[in-house]
Amino acid sequence: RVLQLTLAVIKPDAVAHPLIIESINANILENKFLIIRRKDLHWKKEHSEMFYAEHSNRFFYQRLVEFMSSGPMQAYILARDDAIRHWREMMGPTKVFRARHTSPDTIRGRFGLTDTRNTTHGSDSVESAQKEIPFFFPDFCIDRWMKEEEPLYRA
Ligand code: YYY
Ligand code: MG
Repeated sequence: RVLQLTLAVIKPDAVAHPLIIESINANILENKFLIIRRKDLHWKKEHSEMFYAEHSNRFFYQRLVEFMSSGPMQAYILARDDAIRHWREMMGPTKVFRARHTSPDTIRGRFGLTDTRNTTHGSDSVESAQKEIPFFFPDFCIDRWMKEEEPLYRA
Protein backbone atom coordinates (compact mmCIF):
# COMPACT_ATOMS: atom_id res chain seq x y z
CA ARG A 1 0.00 0.00 0.00
CA VAL A 2 1.32 3.43 -0.88
CA LEU A 3 0.96 5.89 1.93
CA GLN A 4 -0.74 9.24 1.46
CA LEU A 5 -0.25 12.19 3.79
CA THR A 6 -2.94 14.42 5.19
CA LEU A 7 -3.12 17.29 7.64
CA ALA A 8 -5.34 16.75 10.66
CA VAL A 9 -6.00 19.45 13.23
CA ILE A 10 -7.71 19.18 16.59
CA LYS A 11 -9.42 22.53 17.10
CA PRO A 12 -9.59 24.54 20.35
CA ASP A 13 -13.00 23.22 21.45
CA ALA A 14 -11.69 19.63 21.46
CA VAL A 15 -8.23 20.43 22.82
CA ALA A 16 -9.96 21.99 25.83
CA HIS A 17 -11.13 18.51 26.82
CA PRO A 18 -8.32 16.05 27.57
CA LEU A 19 -10.61 13.03 27.29
CA ILE A 20 -11.73 14.09 23.83
CA ILE A 21 -8.12 14.41 22.64
CA GLU A 22 -7.38 10.99 24.11
CA SER A 23 -10.35 9.50 22.33
CA ILE A 24 -9.41 11.12 19.00
CA ASN A 25 -5.83 9.88 19.31
CA ALA A 26 -7.00 6.35 20.05
CA ASN A 27 -9.32 6.58 17.06
CA ILE A 28 -6.42 7.67 14.83
CA LEU A 29 -4.35 4.66 15.83
CA GLU A 30 -7.27 2.21 15.64
CA ASN A 31 -7.77 3.35 12.08
CA LYS A 32 -4.23 2.36 11.16
CA PHE A 33 -2.85 5.83 10.66
CA LEU A 34 0.79 6.55 11.32
CA ILE A 35 1.43 9.81 13.17
CA ILE A 36 4.33 11.31 11.22
CA ARG A 37 4.55 14.67 13.00
CA ARG A 38 2.59 16.30 15.75
CA LYS A 39 2.70 19.78 17.27
CA ASP A 40 0.88 22.05 19.70
CA LEU A 41 0.15 25.55 18.51
CA HIS A 42 -1.90 28.60 19.35
CA TRP A 43 -2.80 30.79 16.37
CA LYS A 44 -2.94 34.52 16.20
CA LYS A 45 -5.97 35.89 14.36
CA GLU A 46 -3.82 36.54 11.28
CA HIS A 47 -3.02 32.83 10.99
CA SER A 48 -6.73 31.93 11.04
CA GLU A 49 -7.47 34.62 8.46
CA MET A 50 -4.77 33.35 6.14
CA PHE A 51 -5.65 29.68 6.54
CA TYR A 52 -9.35 30.25 5.90
CA ALA A 53 -8.96 33.02 3.29
CA GLU A 54 -11.09 31.01 0.83
CA HIS A 55 -14.05 31.54 3.18
CA SER A 56 -13.47 35.27 3.71
CA ASN A 57 -16.80 36.34 2.21
CA ARG A 58 -18.90 33.75 4.04
CA PHE A 59 -21.20 34.76 6.89
CA PHE A 60 -19.33 32.54 9.35
CA TYR A 61 -15.83 33.84 8.60
CA GLN A 62 -15.51 36.21 11.58
CA ARG A 63 -16.70 33.69 14.14
CA LEU A 64 -14.50 31.04 12.52
CA VAL A 65 -11.28 33.07 12.67
CA GLU A 66 -12.02 34.22 16.23
CA PHE A 67 -12.64 30.65 17.31
CA MET A 68 -9.57 29.18 15.61
CA SER A 69 -7.34 31.64 17.46
CA SER A 70 -9.19 31.33 20.78
CA GLY A 71 -7.04 28.58 22.30
CA PRO A 72 -4.43 25.90 21.77
CA MET A 73 -4.70 23.38 18.93
CA GLN A 74 -2.88 20.20 17.95
CA ALA A 75 -1.78 19.53 14.39
CA TYR A 76 -0.82 16.18 12.93
CA ILE A 77 0.63 14.90 9.72
CA LEU A 78 -1.05 11.52 9.29
CA ALA A 79 -0.12 8.78 6.84
CA ARG A 80 -2.16 5.87 5.51
CA ASP A 81 -3.39 4.54 2.21
CA ASP A 82 -6.13 6.96 1.15
CA ALA A 83 -5.42 9.06 4.24
CA ILE A 84 -7.30 12.14 3.07
CA ARG A 85 -10.57 10.34 2.49
CA HIS A 86 -10.28 8.16 5.61
CA TRP A 87 -9.64 11.10 7.94
CA ARG A 88 -12.51 13.10 6.41
CA GLU A 89 -14.79 10.08 6.97
CA MET A 90 -13.66 9.76 10.57
CA MET A 91 -14.36 13.47 11.17
CA GLY A 92 -17.87 13.33 9.70
CA PRO A 93 -19.96 16.15 8.22
CA THR A 94 -19.02 19.78 8.81
CA LYS A 95 -22.34 20.80 10.33
CA VAL A 96 -23.11 19.59 13.79
CA PHE A 97 -26.80 18.87 13.25
CA ARG A 98 -26.07 16.67 10.28
CA ALA A 99 -23.13 15.04 12.01
CA ARG A 100 -25.19 14.13 15.08
CA HIS A 101 -28.13 12.85 13.12
CA THR A 102 -26.58 11.10 10.16
CA SER A 103 -23.16 10.10 11.50
CA PRO A 104 -23.32 9.86 15.30
CA ASP A 105 -20.21 7.65 15.43
CA THR A 106 -17.91 10.16 13.76
CA ILE A 107 -15.69 12.56 15.72
CA ARG A 108 -17.90 15.54 14.89
CA GLY A 109 -21.04 13.51 15.53
CA ARG A 110 -19.80 12.56 18.97
CA PHE A 111 -18.07 15.73 20.11
CA GLY A 112 -19.03 18.64 17.82
CA LEU A 113 -20.62 21.57 19.63
CA THR A 114 -21.67 23.90 16.78
CA ASP A 115 -21.02 24.36 13.05
CA THR A 116 -17.96 26.40 14.02
CA ARG A 117 -16.80 24.48 17.10
CA ASN A 118 -16.68 21.23 15.22
CA THR A 119 -13.59 19.56 16.77
CA THR A 120 -11.33 18.85 13.82
CA HIS A 121 -9.98 19.88 10.45
CA GLY A 122 -8.82 17.66 7.60
CA SER A 123 -7.43 18.40 4.18
CA ASP A 124 -10.08 17.75 1.54
CA SER A 125 -7.90 16.92 -1.49
CA VAL A 126 -4.33 16.14 -2.48
CA GLU A 127 -3.90 19.78 -3.52
CA SER A 128 -5.15 21.12 -0.20
CA ALA A 129 -2.94 18.68 1.75
CA GLN A 130 0.05 19.95 -0.21
CA LYS A 131 -0.73 23.50 0.78
CA GLU A 132 -1.87 22.83 4.34
CA ILE A 133 0.95 20.57 5.52
CA PRO A 134 3.64 23.25 4.91
CA PHE A 135 1.37 25.91 6.45
CA PHE A 136 1.51 24.00 9.74
CA PHE A 137 4.86 22.27 9.31
CA PRO A 138 7.14 24.57 7.30
CA ASP A 139 10.19 22.40 8.02
CA PHE A 140 8.60 19.22 6.69
CA CYS A 141 9.42 18.33 3.09
CA ILE A 142 6.63 16.19 1.62
CA ASP A 143 8.62 15.15 -1.43
CA ARG A 144 11.63 14.08 0.59
CA TRP A 145 9.45 12.14 3.03
CA MET A 146 7.71 10.35 0.16
CA LYS A 147 11.00 9.45 -1.42
CA GLU A 148 13.10 8.56 1.60
CA GLU A 149 10.76 7.53 4.40
CA GLU A 150 7.53 6.28 2.86
CA PRO A 151 9.22 3.14 1.45
CA LEU A 152 10.42 2.22 4.96
CA TYR A 153 6.83 1.78 6.12
CA ARG A 154 5.74 -0.39 3.24
CA ALA A 155 4.95 -3.94 4.20
O1 YYY B 1 -13.79 21.18 5.39
P1 YYY B 1 -14.73 21.35 6.57
O2 YYY B 1 -14.02 21.82 7.82
O3 YYY B 1 -15.57 20.15 6.82
O4 YYY B 1 -15.80 22.49 6.19
P2 YYY B 1 -15.68 23.81 5.26
O5 YYY B 1 -16.97 23.91 4.52
O6 YYY B 1 -14.41 23.80 4.48
O7 YYY B 1 -15.64 24.98 6.33
C1 YYY B 1 -14.46 25.24 7.05
C2 YYY B 1 -14.82 25.55 8.48
O8 YYY B 1 -15.67 26.70 8.53
C3 YYY B 1 -15.63 24.48 9.21
O9 YYY B 1 -14.88 23.41 9.67
C4 YYY B 1 -16.24 25.28 10.32
C5 YYY B 1 -16.50 26.64 9.68
N1 YYY B 1 -17.93 26.77 9.32
C6 YYY B 1 -18.73 27.51 10.17
O10 YYY B 1 -18.25 28.05 11.17
N2 YYY B 1 -20.07 27.64 9.88
C7 YYY B 1 -20.60 27.06 8.81
N3 YYY B 1 -21.92 27.20 8.56
C8 YYY B 1 -19.79 26.30 7.93
C9 YYY B 1 -18.42 26.16 8.22
MG1 MG C 1 -12.84 22.49 4.11
